[in-house]
Amino acid sequence: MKMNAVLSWTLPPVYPITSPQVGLSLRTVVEALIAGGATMVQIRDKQAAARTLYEAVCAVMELARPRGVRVIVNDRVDVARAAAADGVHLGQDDLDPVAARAILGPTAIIGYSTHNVAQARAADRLPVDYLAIGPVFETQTKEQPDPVVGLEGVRAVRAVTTKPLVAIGGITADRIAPVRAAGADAVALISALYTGPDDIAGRMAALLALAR
Ligand code: TZP
Ligand code: MG
Repeated sequence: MKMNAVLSWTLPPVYPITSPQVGLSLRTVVEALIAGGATMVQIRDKQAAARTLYEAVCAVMELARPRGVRVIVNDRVDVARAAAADGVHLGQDDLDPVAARAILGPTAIIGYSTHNVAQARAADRLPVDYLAIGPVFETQTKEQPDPVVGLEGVRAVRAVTTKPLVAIGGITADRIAPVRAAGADAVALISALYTGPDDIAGRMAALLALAR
């Protein structure tokens, strides 16, 4: 079996990422995202202790699994494995994707962040299921972001990989169409989803409608 053979999985056009800054419980946020049509959710909390994150991901799995929603853990291969999550999203400084694949096995979904063409070219040969490119636009969400790549960066990365490609960073409703026209298969979003505590489900549904 190919080492990156995920069974019957396709990248959804809108890929929501959770943020502890929202001020709502993770359960409330994930329930709303699922109600709005999310089929894959990334749990991202850079500050959480391993145990806290593990417990949170386990709780999310109880919500997501019966509804067929995939749960991806940011950074933490150990937590993803322990909580039997669907996969992990790795950055350039996280555990090497080859090592992550060895730990998580052939059916895990592994995503990998890239920030330029050289990284994307190298990543194309790795056992990962999708690449992210970003930040496409300026973002307030990520601490110490890499330089903005713009739509030109998305186009350039699209040209060097056949893997599913997620654009991330500063993506708002009106930027979905141009980002996808530049070659991204999907957009990953944080702040566009959480403009206020109310109606996260409505925003998720509206963004999904724009991306379909
Ligand atoms: N990686 C590159 S930009 C970014 C991450 C995690 C943050 C995206 O958040 P937002 O609020 O959608 O710009
Ligand atoms: Mg990371």
